[in-house]
Amino acid sequence: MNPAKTFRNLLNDNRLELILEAHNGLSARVVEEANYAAIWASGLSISSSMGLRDCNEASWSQIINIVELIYDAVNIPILFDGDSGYGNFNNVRHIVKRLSHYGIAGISIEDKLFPKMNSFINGEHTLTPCNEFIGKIKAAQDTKTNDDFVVIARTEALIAGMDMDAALERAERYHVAGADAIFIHSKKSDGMEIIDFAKKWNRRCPLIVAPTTYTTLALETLEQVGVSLYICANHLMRASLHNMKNIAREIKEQQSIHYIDSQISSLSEVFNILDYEELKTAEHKYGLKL
Ligand code: SPV
Ligand code: MG
Repeated sequence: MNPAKTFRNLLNDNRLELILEAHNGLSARVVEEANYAAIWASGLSISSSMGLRDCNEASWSQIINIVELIYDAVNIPILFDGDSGYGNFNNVRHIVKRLSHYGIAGISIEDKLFPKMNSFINGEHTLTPCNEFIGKIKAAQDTKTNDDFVVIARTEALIAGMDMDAALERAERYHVAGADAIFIHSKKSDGMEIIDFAKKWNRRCPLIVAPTTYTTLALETLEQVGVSLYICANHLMRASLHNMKNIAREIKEQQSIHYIDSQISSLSEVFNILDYEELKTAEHKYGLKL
């Protein structure tokens, strides 16, 4: 089955699926090895790992270059974080063309202005006019070259401080315009506005959340109100930052690599996850010495 079809089925099967971000080929292998059904190609995590801020400092083609490496590294579907589309409907068309050619399962676009700012940075988050965003959804749907490629409309209405009715109205208009799913984002720590939104949305189409701030809300609770996809959006990037900082500090303090050796992956783990064994088999098949 093509990855987009697998992902479309996963979104529409009335069960909640938890997926995890990847930000390079290695983290993508980690996600696949841990048996996740799909990967979130996170704008925040990819740009952070490039040493850039999540406000479109990286160009879309730089991000897609990384996503192509992720795609080549795994066999599970990849959902691309398309931010606000890197411009207008025309930029969205170029991006979707490349993504769907490449076999990416779908794109999420959000209704913020370009350049966007990460939703958890305090300050103003200005939304793009509704009609303009609807044009981006339609452009994405008309451009995709694989019918199963999903176009997800993410509303940042609650992030921007708008009320529930405004968020629901935007979601409804995006759904009518042809979005395959709605991604509702919140920066509150209890998740209650997400529950409220989901109940009022009433399963009109699949709902997606990235519960970065409301970590205690149970998956069952979200599933009961109709959430289909639970995206752990930045956790491997944050795990590696945390561990890299600790290890860098310890090596400097100890002036030795001896003490940290047991705290980091062995070289065999590196070789295993990148399947060096496969190379030996291929060597037998193709690398015959004359
Ligand atoms: C991302 O992972 O880049 C997201 C989700 O857009 S969040 O950063 O939680 O807004
Ligand atoms: Mg993002």
